[in-house]
Formats: sequence, C-alpha cells, structure tokens
Amino acid sequence: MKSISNVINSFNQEGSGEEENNQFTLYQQSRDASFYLWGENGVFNSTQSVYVITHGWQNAGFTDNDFATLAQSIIQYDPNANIFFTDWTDLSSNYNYLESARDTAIVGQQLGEFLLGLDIDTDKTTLIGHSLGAHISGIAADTYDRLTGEVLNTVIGLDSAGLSFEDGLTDESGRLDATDANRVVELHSTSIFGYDDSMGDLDVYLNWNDTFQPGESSLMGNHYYPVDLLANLYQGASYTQEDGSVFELDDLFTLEGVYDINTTV
Ligand SMILES: [Ca+2]
Ligand SMILES: [Ca+2]
Repeated sequence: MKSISNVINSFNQEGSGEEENNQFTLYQQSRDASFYLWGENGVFNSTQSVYVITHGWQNAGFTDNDFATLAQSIIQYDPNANIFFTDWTDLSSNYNYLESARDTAIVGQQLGEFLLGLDIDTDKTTLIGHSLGAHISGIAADTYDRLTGEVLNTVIGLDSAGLSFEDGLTDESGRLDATDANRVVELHSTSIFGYDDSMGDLDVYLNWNDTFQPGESSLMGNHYYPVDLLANLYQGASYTQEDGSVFELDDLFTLEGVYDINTTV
C-alpha cells in the first residue's frame, strides 16, 4: 500500500495554460477565494439556474481547461445558466495537503456566504466540486442552509477527496454528505484519492475494477476522470450497461442508491 506522502507527492499541477475559449471573468472576491462567472459580459441573472464549480488541491484554478470544458458543456445543456467557478488557489496550492484539507471549512463557509449575497433560486442551484472542492461544496450548501433555512437543490461530488475525510476522520459537518442538499450525487473514480464509502443519495462507482478510467493512463487522470465524464453527460453522452440499461445525465437526478457503472466505449 502506498504511504500518504507518496500519494500526496503524486499529485500534479493539472490543467495549466489558459484556453482561448475560457470565458471565466472575475465576479467577486472573498478573503480566501475568487468567484468567477462564465460569459463575456459577466452579468448574473437571478431568474436562471446557478451552477458553481469548485476545484481541488494543486489545481490551476479558473484557467484549468477541464473546468472550462465542463462550463461550456453545462451551457450547451442549460443555455441561460449562471456558471460560477470558485478559485481558491491561494490555499489549495499549499504543498501541505492536510492544511488545504482543513481549509475546505474556511472556503466552504465563504462560498456559502457568497451564495447568500446572490439572489439565487435554491431549487435551481447545483454545486459541483472536484476532490477537496466537493467537500467545499458540501460545507457551502450546509452553511447556506444554516444561514437561511433553505436547502440547495443539488451537490455533485467528483471523486470527493478521501484523505483525511474518510474512515471517520471528518464528521458530516466537515465534509460532503447526503444531508447537505436535496440531492447529493457522488461520482467515485479512485479509491486512492477518493472517498471510498457511499456518501450521497446516489453513489456511482465508475469502472471500479479497471486499472485506468477511459482515456486515462495515470492515477491522477483517474481522479480527474469524473470532471470529463460529467461534461460528456451534459453534452448528451450515454453509456449502455451490460444489462442493457443506459446511463445518462438524467440518471444523476433520478437514481437512488449505489451503482456500478461502466463508461468504457
Ligand atoms: Ca456535510
Ligand atoms: Ca480512499
């Protein structure tokens, strides 16, 4: 078994370099995070859906092409949506993973307060977080609920971080769990980086017995795979299972429980 330090050392700076079609523009800053809004004019429309994407540890933040692609895919699906991005690279670029993991509480609180400052429709609000960003999303939704008594509609965790969160190391108030939103969906893609146990209303274990996720050739690629998969699902991709059923975006909003899903094509 790999030691935690080996696991931590195998994290890489992912997604460096700005994409020409990256349209995130700075919308508002809090103490430890910057909130970007997708679109050339950067105007928030409170009558439309809200999506907030939050990155994980050692990530390039709003310049990460994977998240720009995810935002573009959401726009394809929901053309009038407001898509925010939480950039907390000041804290997530800390080489000390455990400190960044602890800082999810601070950033989650600030994201919750940011949402409170917007006039959002909670029924149309979805928080999407990768790795440590999933726990930030859960804490933000929980914070919003605590401050307003209103529950956000959906949180989607993309291989939510396991290290220092699983095995009972962090209780539900400090991590993503099924109580954080009306619907909590977790897309599990690694055991080594991700949170192994089920944690949401729906837990999807992707290609769980395969060494590598589709198109990936590294553990870090496996860890980022759900970001790409969610983009593909928003673009209308579907994946036929051995039993003939088809896995597609709508399943994220309707299925309950634990599923093993094959997305190899
Ligand atoms: Ca929670
Ligand atoms: Ca794990």
